[in-house]
Amino acid sequence: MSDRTFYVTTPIYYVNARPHIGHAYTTIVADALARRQRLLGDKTYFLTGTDEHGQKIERSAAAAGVQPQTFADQVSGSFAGLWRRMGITHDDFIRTTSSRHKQAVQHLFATLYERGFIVLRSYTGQYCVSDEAFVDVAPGEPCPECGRITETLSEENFFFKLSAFQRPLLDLIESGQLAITPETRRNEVLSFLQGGLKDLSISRSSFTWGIPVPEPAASTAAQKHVIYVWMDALANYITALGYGSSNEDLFNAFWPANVHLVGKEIIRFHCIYWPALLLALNPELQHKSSEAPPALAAERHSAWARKWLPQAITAHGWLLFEESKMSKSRGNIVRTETILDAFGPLCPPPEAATDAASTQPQRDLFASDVLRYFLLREIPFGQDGSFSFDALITRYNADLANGYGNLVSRALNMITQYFGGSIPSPSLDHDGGQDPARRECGAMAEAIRDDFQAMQTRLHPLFDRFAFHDYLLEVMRLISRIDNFLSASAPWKLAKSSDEEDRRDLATTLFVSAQGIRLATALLHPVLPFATARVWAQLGLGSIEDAAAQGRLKMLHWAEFKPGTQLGALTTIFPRADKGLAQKMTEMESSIAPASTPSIGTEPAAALAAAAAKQEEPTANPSISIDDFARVEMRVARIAVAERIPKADKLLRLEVELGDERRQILSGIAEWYTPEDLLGRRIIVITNLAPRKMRGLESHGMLLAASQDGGKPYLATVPEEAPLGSRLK
Ligand code: ME8
Repeated sequence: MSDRTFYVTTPIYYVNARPHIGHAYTTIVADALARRQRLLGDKTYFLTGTDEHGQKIERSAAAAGVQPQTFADQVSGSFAGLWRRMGITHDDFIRTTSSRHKQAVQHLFATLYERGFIVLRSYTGQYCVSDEAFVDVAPGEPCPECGRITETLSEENFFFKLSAFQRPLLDLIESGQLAITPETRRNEVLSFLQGGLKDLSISRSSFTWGIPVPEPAASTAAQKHVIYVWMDALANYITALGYGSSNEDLFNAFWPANVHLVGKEIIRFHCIYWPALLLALNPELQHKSSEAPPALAAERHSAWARKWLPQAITAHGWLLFEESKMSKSRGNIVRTETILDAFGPLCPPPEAATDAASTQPQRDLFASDVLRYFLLREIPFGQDGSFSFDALITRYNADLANGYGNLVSRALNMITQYFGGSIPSPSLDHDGGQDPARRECGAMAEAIRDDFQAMQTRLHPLFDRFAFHDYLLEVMRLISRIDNFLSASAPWKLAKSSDEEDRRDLATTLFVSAQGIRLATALLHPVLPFATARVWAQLGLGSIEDAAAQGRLKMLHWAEFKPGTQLGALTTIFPRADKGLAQKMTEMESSIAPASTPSIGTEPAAALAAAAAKQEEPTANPSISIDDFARVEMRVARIAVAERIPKADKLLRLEVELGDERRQILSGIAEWYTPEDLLGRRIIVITNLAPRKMRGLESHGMLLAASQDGGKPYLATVPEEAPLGSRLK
């Protein structure tokens, strides 16, 4: 094992409702990263957990009629139980209601208070309970992030002097010392910072479900305060390592984190609040409330930041279901358990099993592989991606059942049939004689061998850059290449011949195919831990976990695979899935009562708008009332995708982002705008028009544009700072 360490975290998930595949997505990415770093030999620490305090949880518990702690125990248990079923390899699961966390958060608060970075002030503002954040809008206006109704809160609060960290944060992000990826998110954070930072309210006194503000700060306030849930939650990344406790060994070994993985909606908390809190811990800074913000040379911040700030914050996009962000409050979620329960029974029993069926844990791990592969292969990391049961089955059948699984079974069955299950000895580097087909197959075999190591060198950086989608595409290309080679060489024909050269080619073909399978299997291991363990054993190579732990998967060498290796027992790896499984999963989801996904009291704006849209049609009247106008929902959107539609000269297919939703709109503006003209534009969309189909594609909304007598439509636009999804009134 090397001396390098690798610390990866997921967000800690709220316990206001049970997990869905959006949570599984981040956890799967972190697990794949952790598994890969371990196989590269790095000392790896992988943290996940649950975020259990705050008003949202308090209200959800009240709605369920139980105490917040009982509620949190139940839902936290369902996250932990799911990760167990899926074979997630986290090293720790932190709960913010644990005493180790509470004590350490109080220690953090007390330290910042003592340094003068936390002060008591009174404050009135609009609060979004769903996002657990004060937002900068007028009373009665919706939250710019999620569109929900905000509440006016008037409280005496403790404030964190966030404004003092604007410059240091800009410097650290601009210099790349604090890396934020992808680039779009980095730009978003930079533009937020450039707009200036206000001090952050970091306590609440209107409810009690949180960590109490510790002494001596507590007794300076008229009321009892609890620590703001985001400060409480963000601190998990260090409290789990023992920060502020009597044993800081893990903290010393693993902090700062190599990467905090997050969904794109929480970057502000992770890229601004969290690093600012950590910068404020620097003992060289002392900030008394009456004084100007501390001036510290950039290099002094930078030296502290190297030891205290996470190296990178990486945001992924959203899983969309039925065109909008999958979320508990919208109720459009897919539970991971549905996929485990539906795909699990497909798991073939291991050959050696005495009972006919695979055990439940094996079924779960098998199905978990299916979901892992789908999410990492289907969604270019960083972008939003649609989830559907049909797409899951199609991808499974194409890449795993017909691709990888089929290749393994073809090649290994032939080795069993023609060589008694012993890896044959190849004869490469001969000229292949006069026969062009033979020459070509020989050349293919040599190319696979010659590319063996270079391919690994090419693929590894893709994983390092979170380009799982491209990485898996490359592995699937390798699989097709081996498959084509096998088909071109036609071993089944060679096997019928008694000609010496044919026997030699047969052995070479099957050896090279087994080598290719070995390589694909090692490369797929972090993504498909269960299936690759089976294939590795079938190749006669023993335990893939042992190979990974001993650093033998880091870089495979051609010569390591010895002819004469005896294959293990063979079974199907990925049986084909019937299309009917999609219907089954849909039914499984709809049989779950919505009550099992409690949401908080505020109504999403979209639901209110839909209710308004149900009112009766107005009678013909040249002037309309304000209520009529209010029925038209116009929102700010950004064009994220623009493309031509084959054989439709006038239409463009657009995907527009509306805050927490993305939708497809077909627009007849292709005569005047190229897709490149439109990308990134901030426009206005009518969002509550009934969807309609054109050229077999659904269009959900309309762009607002001005035109005269059928001339060029000029798109109505809004300034860059208008929040996406905000409504025009
Ligand atoms: O925000 N698509 O918790 P949370 C992709 N407790 N990822 C999704 C997703 C979707 N549709 N839905 C959820 C919180 N996620 C805070 C975090 S951290 C100190 C505190 C994933 O339960 C994604 O990682 O709302 C997102 O950031 C996270 O779950 C939000 O989980």
